[in-house]
Amino acid sequence: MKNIVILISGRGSNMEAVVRALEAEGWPARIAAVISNKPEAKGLDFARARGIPTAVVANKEYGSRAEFDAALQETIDRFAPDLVVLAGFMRILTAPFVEHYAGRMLNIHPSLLPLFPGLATHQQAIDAGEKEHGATVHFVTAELDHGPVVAQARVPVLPGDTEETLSARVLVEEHKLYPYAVRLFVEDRLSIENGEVRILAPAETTSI
Ligand code: NHR
Ligand code: GAR
Repeated sequence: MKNIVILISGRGSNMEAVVRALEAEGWPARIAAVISNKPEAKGLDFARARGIPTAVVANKEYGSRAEFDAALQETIDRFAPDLVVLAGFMRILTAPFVEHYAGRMLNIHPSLLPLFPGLATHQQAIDAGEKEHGATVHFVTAELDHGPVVAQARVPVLPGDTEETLSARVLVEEHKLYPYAVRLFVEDRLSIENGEVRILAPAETTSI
């Protein structure tokens, strides 16, 4: 049974998709906690309603990124996570924090990395005249949005798309992609070799 800690900052719809898939598909995992850096994050309500432990580590109460990350790490580690899942978590994390969770922290980023790291990805894709856009699940490394890629989902960019219409199209795919990727981790099917992710075949089921 793997312990998963999910970090959010807002709506938490990707967190919700992971929780629902875990429950519906009976993964050998539990959501040990949902933690937000924003006390008002909507996603906390969903977690509380499901009886999932929640915590808030409010970044604005800390004087530096190092102090915030230290407090966040202490809170996360109380739940003994095998995996930390960033789901719309909006604070850049310091190198020591990232190193502590090396190989066991995933992020979903709303672009086809390496295109458009950072913020405002949908508008950037529109402005660049991209025909395709999407989302990427990657292991988190110190360099923002540069970690080894686990999986990507693609959508078309359509004429007349706005940030709103395009982000909504991408989000539908995120809600399938993230549960798929987290499940691979839970089933020990991800390995990182020379900075690249390998997806391993499912374990054989033995029959009698
Ligand atoms: N930290 C590291 N070291 N590496 C990554 O790959 C990270 C990370 C922290 C968050 C998620 C992310 C994304 O998917 C993520 C990946 C926030 C910002 C940002 O600029 C950028 C990327 C991501 C999340 N945040 C501002 C900051 O100053 C605050 C913005 C706000 O509060 O709205 O931290 O792209
Ligand atoms: C998602 O689209 C996620 O990919 C993106 O924010 C949204 C969060 O939605 N993440 C980032 O932009 C990270 N910089 P959610 O809170 O409903 O999951």
